[in-house]
Amino acid sequence: MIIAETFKGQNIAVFGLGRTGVTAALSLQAGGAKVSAWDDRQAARDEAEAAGVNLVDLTAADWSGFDELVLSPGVPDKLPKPHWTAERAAAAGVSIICDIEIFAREVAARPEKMRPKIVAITGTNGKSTTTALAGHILKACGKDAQIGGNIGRGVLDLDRMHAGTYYVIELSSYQLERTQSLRANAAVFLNLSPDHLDRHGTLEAYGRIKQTIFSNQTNADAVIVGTDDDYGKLLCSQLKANNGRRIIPISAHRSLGHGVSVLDGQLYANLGKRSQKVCDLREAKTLEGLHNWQNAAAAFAAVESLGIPPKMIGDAILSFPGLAHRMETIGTAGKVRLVNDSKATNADASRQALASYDNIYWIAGGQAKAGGIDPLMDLMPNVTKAYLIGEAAPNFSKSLKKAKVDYKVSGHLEMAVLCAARDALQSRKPNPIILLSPACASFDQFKDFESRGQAFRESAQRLIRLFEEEVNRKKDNAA
Ligand code: UMA
Repeated sequence: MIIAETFKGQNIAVFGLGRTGVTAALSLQAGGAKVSAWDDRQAARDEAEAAGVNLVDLTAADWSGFDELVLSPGVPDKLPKPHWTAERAAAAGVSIICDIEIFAREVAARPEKMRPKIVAITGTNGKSTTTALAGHILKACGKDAQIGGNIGRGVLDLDRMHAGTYYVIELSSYQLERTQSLRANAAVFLNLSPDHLDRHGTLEAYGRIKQTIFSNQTNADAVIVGTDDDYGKLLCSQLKANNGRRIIPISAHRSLGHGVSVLDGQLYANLGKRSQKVCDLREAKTLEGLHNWQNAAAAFAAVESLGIPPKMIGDAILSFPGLAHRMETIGTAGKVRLVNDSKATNADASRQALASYDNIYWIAGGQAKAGGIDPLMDLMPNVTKAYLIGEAAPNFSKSLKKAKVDYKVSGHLEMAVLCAARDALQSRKPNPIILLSPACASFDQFKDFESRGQAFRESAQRLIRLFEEEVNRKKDNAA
């Protein structure tokens, strides 16, 4: 755990006792701050207390005594409706921060030479893969890489910093809007499409928050921008207009005079005087699809900007084991491949998997985002049949009916896997894929996208086992 020493002697309110809040409270307490922590749920308070967190009923507290409020990222302070803690904080003039800001202040408090290196990654889609990949490359190159933030471990839960640590941090808009002091040595902005608009109001506001990933950077730091979407293209030109920044555009669609690009799977770096081929991404089985090639370009640019040799990076990319719940192949039952893309919680994220395969038996649904699956209708030629689950099923049915796509309302994930397997095993076309890529949040039926992915994994593995038993039984009978 990283100990928050810069808050020593301060009076800090911590609200939300999930992954972020508990670690933040323990880190602040260990560093000598006076912590008053609370959560709306009794069970969360009990668990936090058992972990050693100092509980204080914030509904009855005197807020004028607090120096700051550490508010968990999932708790809204403005839209759709400010949480009561945000209202109390505003009334008492208490500023709101999050665990990333605590981390940033700890880094900034160290002498420059003693600071760890920070790679920060944001964007609507692809940030987990890019974060995991950049962390993997650094580890493969012998560095002490710590991976966390919005993915896996909360940032303060990572190991204590030293001058040789590389923190690779995925940042959500929820975290960035409560972070003011972070200086990333390499900051990546992958792309932007509508998401979390209930929290941010408009795409413009959401984009502005994401752009703060570049705040506090100096001219020595790398500004890495995905230019495969209109927002990124414009952002890149605007940043270039600010002379002196070290901007590295990336693309998986076209070659770049300066930047990192992927053409027909070949990763090229055009960063100095000459263009250099880094590796053939078609050999990276866990990085299928154009979107993953863009993620690889981003991870390359970030790590290279920190002085790691391109050849070592290229070799490390090819050994990336992949990310769970992101186009993750669980296995095959005969000719049918089962792919877990539970992390696709919006249409744009599902677009990537739907564009990467054909003959897809598509499991979709859950808690829909604005626009549902309508933006995906151009990819329906790749879908043989859809299986709908969760709250979104009635609306998604309408979209599929209109697009003349065969579908079935399965209700639950397990039923969807069974129905999809029955149909896919009878497919006359080659390489059928059963793809869970919900284009929805999971909260109507699961705790989070990870539990949904795990449920799919278990169903898929059961199916594979049954299929193999059946094959063996037939072999035995024939012998
Ligand atoms: N709570 C209340 N009252 C409320 C709302 C919440 O008391 O009105 C309490 C809950 O009872 C719970 C706690 O707040 O105890 C939950 O806080 P949280 O939702 O911020 O969740 P954490 O466990 O702290 O997890 C957060 C991120 N969650 C969100 O942003 C919603 C995790 O990202 C992140 O991994 C973790 O911090 C560590 O940094 C998850 C996520 O879904 C993966 N992120 C979104 C996304 O990727 O789209 C942004």
